[in-house]
Amino acid sequence: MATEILQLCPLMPSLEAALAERFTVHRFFEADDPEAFLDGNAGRLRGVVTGGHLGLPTDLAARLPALEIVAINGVGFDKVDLAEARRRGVRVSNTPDVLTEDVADLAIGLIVSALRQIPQGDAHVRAGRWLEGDLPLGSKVSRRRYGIFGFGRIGQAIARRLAGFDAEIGYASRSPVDTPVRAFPDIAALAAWSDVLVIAASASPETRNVVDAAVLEALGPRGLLVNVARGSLVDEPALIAALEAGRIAGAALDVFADEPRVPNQLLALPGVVVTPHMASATHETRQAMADLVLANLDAHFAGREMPSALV
Ligand code: 8YV
Repeated sequence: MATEILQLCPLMPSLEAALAERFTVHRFFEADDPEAFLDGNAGRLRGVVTGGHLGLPTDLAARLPALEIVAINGVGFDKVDLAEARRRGVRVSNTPDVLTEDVADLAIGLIVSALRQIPQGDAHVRAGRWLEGDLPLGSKVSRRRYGIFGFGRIGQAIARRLAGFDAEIGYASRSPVDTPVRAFPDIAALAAWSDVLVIAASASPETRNVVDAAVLEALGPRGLLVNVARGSLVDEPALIAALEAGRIAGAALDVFADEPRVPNQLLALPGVVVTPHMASATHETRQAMADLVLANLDAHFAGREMPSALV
């Protein structure tokens, strides 16, 4: 009998095909009656495959007595309770490193898009408004001050790319980092120094709403906020209020507090650029993530060490 696993969200077709070759896969997100499905099947489910944005809800985890492994198709593990997994002896894996370049690349894309008004320029031409005149001027990207909050793999990859813009770079991080880059004691001090504040830290109870009204005030009326981490790091109502009042100039966001729902007030603001949580969404990277998800599952069920185990 094939091992049975639970799939919590759609995955790229090649990963779904590879999973189907190895396991009996239950597509939980398509279940007509999730409760009835769990009543009939939960006791046989030994694995969960999920996205970083979704994780494993604690009430669902509690319904899976045979659970051995949670394989996250993503680097973020903020939505999986690792302490509880440890307590239960459930293994957890994620997909670090393979998506670092793409997330850093999208951060740069968001920065350039927002400062140089690329989406607005595209809309201007398409709407036939160029015939009536030019767009208002944008802001420079090169030789500005960029503050990066969270200086792990992704934050450092963003810094390397920004060096090509002859930028001044600073960072703040919860754990010390061995780097010649200028360190700031906290995010408020970093924001006060920065023209652009880039959020690249992992989500945790400590970083929840760390970008609050005071940090936005410190960033200032010419400042841009960029978020490629998680929506939970930004106090979204405070961000909307700051943008509406002109206390910051703009925001470029790939992640949101209640995604895929994005507040209309945010969308109505001219200085805002949004993307749909797509920082790792390239063919190459999603394939590399898929390969790592499979490698972790294969290793676990073969009794070998997993290549990227969190627990
Ligand atoms: C993905 C992510 O959107 O890596 C993460 O933590 O949030 C993203 O890469 C998601 O996990 C895809 O399933």
